[in-house]
Amino acid sequence: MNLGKNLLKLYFIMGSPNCKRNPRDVLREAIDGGVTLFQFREKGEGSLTGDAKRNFARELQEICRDHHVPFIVNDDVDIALQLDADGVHIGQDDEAIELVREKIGSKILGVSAHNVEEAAEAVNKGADYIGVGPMFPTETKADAREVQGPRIIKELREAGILLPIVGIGGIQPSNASEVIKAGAEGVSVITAISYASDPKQSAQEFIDRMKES
Ligand code: TZP
Ligand code: ICP
Ligand code: MG
Repeated sequence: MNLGKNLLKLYFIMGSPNCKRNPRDVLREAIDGGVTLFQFREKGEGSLTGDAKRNFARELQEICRDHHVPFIVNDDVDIALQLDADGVHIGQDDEAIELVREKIGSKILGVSAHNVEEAAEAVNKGADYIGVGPMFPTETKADAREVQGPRIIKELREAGILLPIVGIGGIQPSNASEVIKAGAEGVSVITAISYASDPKQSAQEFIDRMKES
């Protein structure tokens, strides 16, 4: 799958534990502000499972569909297939990349990578983009690795990795352009949008600030 030029620009990730308000409202407002891609990531304390997870995913997918924002599922390939999602994002500890590619066919496949070796493997095994982080300190992922900074993206580019890249981890409107300047196509963001008192305004701010880079 060839990703559209600006699809990764503002990649919003969210699950119910990331919201202090109704997640459906948060998602609608974020999309109104300019989110270009959405990932359903139902993880951590109090996260939904089973039918509740699937039904919740379906509701968020419908909101995305109404607004023409592609819908990606984190980790859970089964739900992605059951819902006919637009894609899947997997980490290094999830199912093997080639197996997931086989299961999802031409859907979008994103892979988390932390160094040149993992990024090259993702390229060779058919990923459509890579998520690289953490860019900055974050409290959202309990088992996040050591902060790498936007420099790692520059290193991946210098090593010849040409696949689209999104930075992730601690990204705010104020530091998003550093990630773009390092060579990423976009930023992935959880709490800077999901916890914002005004998610629409936060998303707009991201878009505005990234125009400068
Ligand atoms: N992977 C690396 S950092 C992170 C994930 C899922 C969390 C990003 O959340 P936030 O709130 O944007 O720092
Ligand atoms: N990157 C992206 C885009 N999503 C994730 N869930 C992740 C890294 C860990
Ligand atoms: Mg994972």
